[in-house]
Formats: sequence, C-alpha cells, structure tokens
Amino acid sequence: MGLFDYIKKALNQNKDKNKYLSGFKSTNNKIEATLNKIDVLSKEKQESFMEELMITLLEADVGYETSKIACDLFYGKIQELNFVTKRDIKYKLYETFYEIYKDREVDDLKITKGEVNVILMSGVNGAGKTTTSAKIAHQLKNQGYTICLVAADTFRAGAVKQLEEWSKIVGVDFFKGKDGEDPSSVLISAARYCKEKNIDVMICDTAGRLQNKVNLMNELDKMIRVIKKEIPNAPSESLLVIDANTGQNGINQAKLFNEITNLTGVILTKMDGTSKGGIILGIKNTINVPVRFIGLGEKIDDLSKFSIEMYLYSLIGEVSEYQ
Ligand SMILES: Nc1nc2c(ncn2[C@@H]2O[C@H](COP(=O)(O)OP(=O)(O)OP(=O)(O)O)[C@@H](O)[C@H]2O)c(=O)[nH]1
Ligand SMILES: [Mg+2]
Repeated sequence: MGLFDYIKKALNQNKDKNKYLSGFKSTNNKIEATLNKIDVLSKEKQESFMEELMITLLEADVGYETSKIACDLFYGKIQELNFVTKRDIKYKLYETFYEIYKDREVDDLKITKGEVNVILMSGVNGAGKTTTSAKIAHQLKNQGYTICLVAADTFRAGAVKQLEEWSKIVGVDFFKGKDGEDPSSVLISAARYCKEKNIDVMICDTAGRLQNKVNLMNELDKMIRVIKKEIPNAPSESLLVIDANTGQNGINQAKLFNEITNLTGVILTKMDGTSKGGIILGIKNTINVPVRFIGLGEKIDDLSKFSIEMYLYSLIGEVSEYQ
C-alpha cells in the first residue's frame, strides 16, 4: 500500500474527518493556490517554486527552522524525478511532512490502574486549559475511569467556579482549595483526597501563565516538585495547552514550558477557528513532543485524538485525482 492509500484508509476510519477538513480549510486553500499555478514543474521553474513553497509554509505557521528542513527534504525528493507534475509535488509533500513528523502513533493517555494518575495541564492565559481539562475528564469517564477535576488555578477570580461547573456537566468529582491558597498546597490536599477516594485520574487545571514570567513558571515548577511527595510518579502526563491561533509564539511557549514541566504532550486548541495549522509540524520538529489532541470547538465532545494522517490530508488534500 502506498503512503497516500494508507493515509486515505486512516481518513475514512476517522469520525472527525469533516471537523478536521473545515479546521484546516484556510491553509489547504493556500497550498492549493500555490500548486494550482503549476501543471508541470520544469527545471527552470523549480527555484521560484521552492521560494513560493517556503513562503506558503511560513504563512501556515510551520516556522522558519522546520520550513527550511521541509523545503530541503522536498527539494531533494523532486530532484530524483525527471518530470515533476502537480500530483508528484503533492505526493512528495506528503512524504516530506510524514518523514518530519516522526513517531506517528499517538499514544492514549498513560493511566496505571490501582494508583492516582496525575494529569497536569499548563499553558498561557486563555489557551483553553479549563475547557480541555473538562473534555479530557469526559473522555476518560467514558472509558470507565473515576476522575477528579482539581482547581489548581487559584489566581483568576471565577476560575474555580468555571471548573466546578464543568465537573457537574461531565458528572465527575471536583476538588478545590481555600480562597487564595497556594496552588501547590491545593495539589497536596487534592492528592490525599483522591487517594482516599480511590480516584483513578486527577486532572489539575492550573492558572494561565506567560512563559516569560519567571515567578509564575517557578510556581509551576514547585507544583511538580510538591505533588511528587504525595504521588512519586506524578505527573503521569504533563500536557501543554496551546491556542493554535497563537502562531509562532506557540513554538516558543512549547520550548519554555517543556524546560519546566517536561511535557509528555501538547494539545492544540481552537483548530476550528482561523488557525493555520502549521504550528503542529513546527512544535513536533522543535521540541519533539507529540501533539496528543486537537480542540475543534467549545463543546465537551470537541476534542480529537491527533492523527498525522488526518492532518496531512486536511492540509494537502486529495492526490489520486491527479493520477
Ligand atoms: N472554538 C474553540 N474555542 C475553544 C476551544 N477550547 C477552548 N475554547 C474557548 O476558549 C476560551 C478560553 O478557554 P478556557 O478553557 O477558559 O481557557 P484557559 O486556558 O483555562 O484560560 P485561563 O484560565 O484564563 O488561563 C473559552 O471561551 C473556551 O470556550 C476550542 O477547541 N475551540
Ligand atoms: Mg482556566
């Protein structure tokens, strides 16, 4: 089976196909527009095409470093052909991105039976941490786990209430500290509470923090050190939530949060908006942390396991019609 057949098979099995396609529509249009200028790519036109491709990738938020790697890899691939058609270009783009995105299998969240598993959610203000905590709680509850949503955002007024409301909607346990309590201390009490109640997963929603605010990043570091005293393996998952519309800054966020929290995954939210989507390749190539989920809306069900095949198809589109 060729790469594209494989991708198509994965696509047809994915229930979120239409959401993906609509989420990446604007970038798909741009790539299409670049390709539509070409029928056959003669040797003379290759250089100017490569420039256009680089610009298209930069505009899609892939980031300079990763765009450069992609273009070099892609250029090498088309050099092997005597005659380059639009279909070849698409096919080689698939191959290029597929190669850049190593470790393509997306693991389920790591949950060990018989212990309290801590999922730590971090990210900058408004990225979607609280909503995504609820969406994950909902998915894990449906898989049969007992969940406690923990309000470790003691910073923003209303944050605790927001999570509490979600816990009622999802129908899972909820834990909060006292007003103004230090978030690390909330985590300790939450861990004890979850152990006592034999909760499988505690999902810790934290306050939004800018990656360049040292004291807030130190607070996050402290939370991780402290929770380990109660639960040595914690956090079993450390997930960074990034608003996909953030563009290049998202790659910086990923780098800095990764230094502090040792990320096990990234969640890109608001992919249903005007996001350009290229950031997924940029993040993976820059910090080698996989994108685990993408947020495709504000509702509790609008969280999809990331699929590189779906993603590439949504960006590059159909290949066979050019055969
Ligand atoms: N369209 C869309 N909206 C989303 C998605 N995820 C979150 N939102 C919205 O983004 C806004 C912010 O979400 P929150 O979950 O409160 O973000 P947060 O990171 O917890 O924010 P702070 O706690 O203030 O840092 C809300 O209006 C959410 O409904 C998504 O995948 N798609
Ligand atoms: Mg929040």
